[in-house]
Amino acid sequence: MDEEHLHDDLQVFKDRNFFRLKLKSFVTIYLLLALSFLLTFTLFAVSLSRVSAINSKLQEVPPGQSHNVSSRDFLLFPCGPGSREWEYFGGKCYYFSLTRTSWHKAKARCEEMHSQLAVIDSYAKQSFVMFRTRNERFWIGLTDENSEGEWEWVDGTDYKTTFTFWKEGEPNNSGNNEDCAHLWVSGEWNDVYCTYECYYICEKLVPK
Ligand SMILES: *[C@@H]1O[C@H](CO)[C@@H](O)[C@H](O)[C@H]1NC(C)=O
Ligand SMILES: *[C@@H]1O[C@H](CO)[C@@H](O)[C@H](O)[C@H]1NC(C)=O
Ligand SMILES: [Ca+2]
Ligand SMILES: [Ca+2]
Repeated sequence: MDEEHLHDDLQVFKDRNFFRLKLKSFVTIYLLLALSFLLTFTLFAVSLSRVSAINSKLQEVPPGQSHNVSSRDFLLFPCGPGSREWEYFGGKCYYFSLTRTSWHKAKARCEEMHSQLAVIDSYAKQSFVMFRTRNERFWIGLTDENSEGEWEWVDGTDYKTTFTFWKEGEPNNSGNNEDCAHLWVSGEWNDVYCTYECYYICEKLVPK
């Protein structure tokens, strides 16, 4: 009888011990879980603060400057990604006008765009503009209005020692009134009166 009691007591004791051990391992698991939650939360908070810091930095940049010009843009558009109407050739940029005007107004318009009427000083340049103008008439930066027959380039390039591409029989100073030069049929040069209205070619150095 007594022995049986003792056995029962031992059993209860064993069960209790088992329960305690189980509880201990549960606590450990809970602690580990809590720790990993804490870690995850901390990482999340840190990354969130980083993102918001970057975001506020981006917003600090004024809208105009956030469009930063990369060197790739300049490879695609040597004359500047912001001025795609300018065409690159041989270290310079050329603008072929879409409207017609007199020689003096054309000269002024080029100057407004920080450029000058084109100075055609080589056959390479002549070929380039000729291909682009396709028989249309375009003013170039050449005039003899200061002194009849003494042609001058707008940038001071010496006319007498430089390339020319006049059409045969030109310049003829027709009617004693032809003092401005333009590309004529097949790209050859002709002198015409300066108030004649035609397209024009501006030229400038590649922007730095
Ligand atoms: C654009 O990026 C270059 C580096 O690629 C940097 O030197 C320049 O300051 C930036 N300009 C602006 C306006 O952010
Ligand atoms: C002189 O040049 C003009 C164009 O500017 C042309 O129309 C005219 O036929 C030329 N005259 C002669 C005689 O070649
Ligand atoms: Ca003349
Ligand atoms: Ca002529």
